Amino acid sequence: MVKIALVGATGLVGQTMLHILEKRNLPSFSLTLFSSARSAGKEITFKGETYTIEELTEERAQDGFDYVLMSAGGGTSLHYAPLFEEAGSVVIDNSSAWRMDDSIDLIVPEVNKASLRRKIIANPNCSTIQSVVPLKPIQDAFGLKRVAYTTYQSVSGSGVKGLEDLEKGEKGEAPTNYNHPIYHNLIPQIDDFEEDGYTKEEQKMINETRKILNQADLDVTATCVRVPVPHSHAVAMNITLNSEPTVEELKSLLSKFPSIKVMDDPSKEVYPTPLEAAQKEDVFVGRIRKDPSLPKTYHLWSVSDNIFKGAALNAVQILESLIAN
Ligand code: 2RA
Repeated sequence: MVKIALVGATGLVGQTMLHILEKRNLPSFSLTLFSSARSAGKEITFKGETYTIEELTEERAQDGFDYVLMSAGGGTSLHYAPLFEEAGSVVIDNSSAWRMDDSIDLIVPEVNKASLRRKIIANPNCSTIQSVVPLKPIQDAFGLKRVAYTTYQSVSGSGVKGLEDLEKGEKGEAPTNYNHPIYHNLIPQIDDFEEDGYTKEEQKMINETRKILNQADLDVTATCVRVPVPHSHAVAMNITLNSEPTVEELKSLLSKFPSIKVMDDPSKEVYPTPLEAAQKEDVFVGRIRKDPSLPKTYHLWSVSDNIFKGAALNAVQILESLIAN
């Protein structure tokens, strides 16, 4: 029987991983749940059985799990992922700690395959995942030259604290997670600023897009914005290709790609919204149209649940693809 450990079992992503593991048809597995000392001892029901959450220790990391799903932040991951790896486990890590390490695979199963040079696999940033899924078939069919992202990212991207700040705003209370109110507002900053004026979230989108699509010369730029929406991120993409397909060709190509649902009928005001995408597995794409201001350039609008495909589901799909192979 496959031995699976989940580190970060009480967090928003960890809880969603459990929900997804319960629903999908993985071969039979044993499950061990880890968290920080603070949550250790709590009980969780999974598939009708009660599991007690344990504190993760260096000793327990040596216990020879086959697969470890980690969603416990960069610090925990930097310390424990190599210990699991040494003990022969394959780690699928949701933090940003390993993503840009050249020896580490950064994987979206529909888009690229793990080489397993190292037994640590990085799960990409949420807004990047839902962007590269539609970009991949377009890159393969028509060649990509430039991508300009503007994101509209929900507060659940900041975890429970982001959701709490939105609720506090509704009650007229001051925020404690964000430095500005998010209720009735937009915040054009996600994560800290770098010296060049970009935020770390914007840099993640730029660097991770190039790595996942394996195209170092792709021109990418991004502006990332936090919006007062609980679940699902939206990304407006302006993309320049190497050739000039019709909009119908693009729609037909995208609708055939795994995990994409095209919702695009301006005559009936059909396009994806965060509310409709919440708790769904797909990446929804709409507003596909030509940008007449530049040759070979198009607009696309991608919406997906950032905790599902943007985090927990993508990690479980990586696990499924490893087990299947
Ligand atoms: C956010 N991308 O939305 C982050 C979560 N990983 O804040």
